[in-house]
Amino acid sequence: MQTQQVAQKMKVVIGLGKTGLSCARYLASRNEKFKVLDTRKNPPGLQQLKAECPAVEIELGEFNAQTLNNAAQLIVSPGVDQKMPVIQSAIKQGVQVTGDVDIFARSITAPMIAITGSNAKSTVTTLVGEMAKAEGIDVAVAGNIGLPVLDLLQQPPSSLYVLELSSFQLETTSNLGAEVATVLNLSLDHMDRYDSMEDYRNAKLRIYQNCQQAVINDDDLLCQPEFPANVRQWHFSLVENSAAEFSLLKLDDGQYLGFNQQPLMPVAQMKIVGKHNIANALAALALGHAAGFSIKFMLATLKKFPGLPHRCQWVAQSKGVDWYNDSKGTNVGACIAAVTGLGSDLGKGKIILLAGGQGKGADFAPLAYPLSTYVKLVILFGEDAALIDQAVNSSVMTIMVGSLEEAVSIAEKKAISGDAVLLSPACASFDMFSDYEERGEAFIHHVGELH
Ligand code: UMA
Ligand code: ADP
Repeated sequence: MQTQQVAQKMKVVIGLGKTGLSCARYLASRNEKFKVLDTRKNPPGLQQLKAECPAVEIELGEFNAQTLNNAAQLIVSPGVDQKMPVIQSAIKQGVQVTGDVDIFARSITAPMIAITGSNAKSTVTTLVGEMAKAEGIDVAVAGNIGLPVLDLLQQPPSSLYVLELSSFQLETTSNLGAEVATVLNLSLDHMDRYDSMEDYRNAKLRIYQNCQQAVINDDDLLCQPEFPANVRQWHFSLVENSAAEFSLLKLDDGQYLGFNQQPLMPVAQMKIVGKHNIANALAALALGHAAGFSIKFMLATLKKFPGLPHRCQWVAQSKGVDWYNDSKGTNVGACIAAVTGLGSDLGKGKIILLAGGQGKGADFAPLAYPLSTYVKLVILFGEDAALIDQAVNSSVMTIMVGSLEEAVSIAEKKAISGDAVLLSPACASFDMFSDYEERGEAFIHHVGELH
C-alpha cells in the first residue's frame, strides 16, 4: 500500500505587531504549528518572535497566496484589512478567518465588559477598570487600549475583563458574547479603510452580538440598533431630565449626574472636564451598574479620576493663557468634542486650535461650525493641512505652518489673556510622529520651552 504524505495545514498569523506577537505566544503555549506573515520587511516584534518562538516560520513581504490558501486558519491582526484580494481569495476557498479578540472571547469563562465607539473608548475603559478595582474585583483591562487580549491568557485568570475594542478588532469577531457591551458614540473615522459610514458602523455594532446587556447612548441615533428581547438595556443621555436611567439632571444649585431621575453627585465634583466627559461618566456608571458594581464606589472613582494623558490634558498656564494637549483627538468627532467642551467654559476668551496630520480620508466640513463659534485662529500643519484649510477657511481664520514647533510659537504670539491654546489635530500623527503620544510629548516640550 502506498502512503501519501499530505502537508499538515498550519494556522497563519497575519501581521506581526503587538497583536501578532501575542497570537504567536498563545499558539506556541498550546504547542500548535503556525506561520507568521507580515508585509513589512522589518516588522516590529521580529527579534522578539525569533527569541520566543525560534522554530516558527516567518514570511515577510507581499502576502503569498499559496500560504494563505493552504492555511488551516488565518488569524488576522487589526492593522490588516481583510478586504485585501489575497485574503478574500483564501476566504472564497473556504479558509476560516479569526482574530485575537475572537479567540480570547471563546477561551474565557469570566464575564467581559466590551467597549467601543469612535471616541472616548480609552477614557471609559479606564474608568470602568478603576471602578471595578474600587469595588475590590480582580479585573484585567486590555484590548485596543494597548495590551493585546491574548497576553491575558498567559496570566492567572481574572474575575472580570474590561476590553476596549476597535472596529478593526471587531471585524474578526463573531458572537462575541459580552456580559455588557456598548458603542459609546459614532462619527466618521478610518475612512481610508471603510467604504462608507454604514460599513464602519456595521463593524462597530458587532460588539453587541450575543451580549447579555447593552449600554446605549440615547443621544446618538447611530448607536441604537434593534436588540433581541432578552437583552437587558441601560440608557445614558446628556439631555437634561431625560428618561434614560443615567442622565444629566439640572437642579437649582447646578448640574448633577443622575440615576432614575435622582441626583447622584454634582458634576462639579468630577476632575475630568467638558461636556463630553459628563457623557463618559454616565456611560461608565451605566456599564458598572449593569456589571453589578455599587454606586458608592463608582462615584468615589469619578471624584478621583484625573483623566488620561493626551486627552484634553491641561499642560500650562502662562500670561493668562491655558495650554491643552488633546493629541488623542485623532478624528473630526474628537476635535469637535474638545473644542466645544473647552470653548463653552472659556467665557470671553477664544481657542487657538492646532490641527493637522494624516486625515485618514475624513470629511473636515463638520469642523466649520464649531470652529466658527469657539475658535479665533486655526494653525495647521502636516500632510492634510490644506484639506482642513479648504473645509474651514471661510468660517475661521487659518494659517499653515511647517511644524508643530512653529505652530506653538505662533500660537504664543497670537494668544491673549483668557484664551486657550488647544492641540486637537483631528488627524492621525504618523506623517510626522511615531504615534499620538510622541506628538503630545513634543507639544508639551515646545510649550515648556516657551515658558
Ligand atoms: N501592518 C502592515 N503589514 C502587516 C501588518 C500590519 O503594514 O502585515 C501595519 C498596519 O497597517 C498598521 C501597523 O502595521 O499600520 C500596525 O498594525 P498591527 O495590526 O500590527 O497593530 P498592533 O501592533 O498589533 O496593534 C494593534 C492595534 N493597532 C491597530 O489596530 C492599527 C493597537 O491599537 C492596539 O493597541 C493593539 O493592537 C493591542 O490590541 C492602536 C490603534 O491605532 C492604538 N488603534 C486604532 C485606533 O485606536 O484608532 C484602531
Ligand atoms: P478613544 O480611545 O476612542 O480614542 P479617548 O478616551 O482616548 O478615546 O479620547 C480620545 C479623544 O476623543 C479625546 O482626546 C477627546 O478629544 C475625544 N472625546 C472624549 N470623549 C468624547 C465623547 N464622549 N464624544 C466625542 N469625543 C470625545
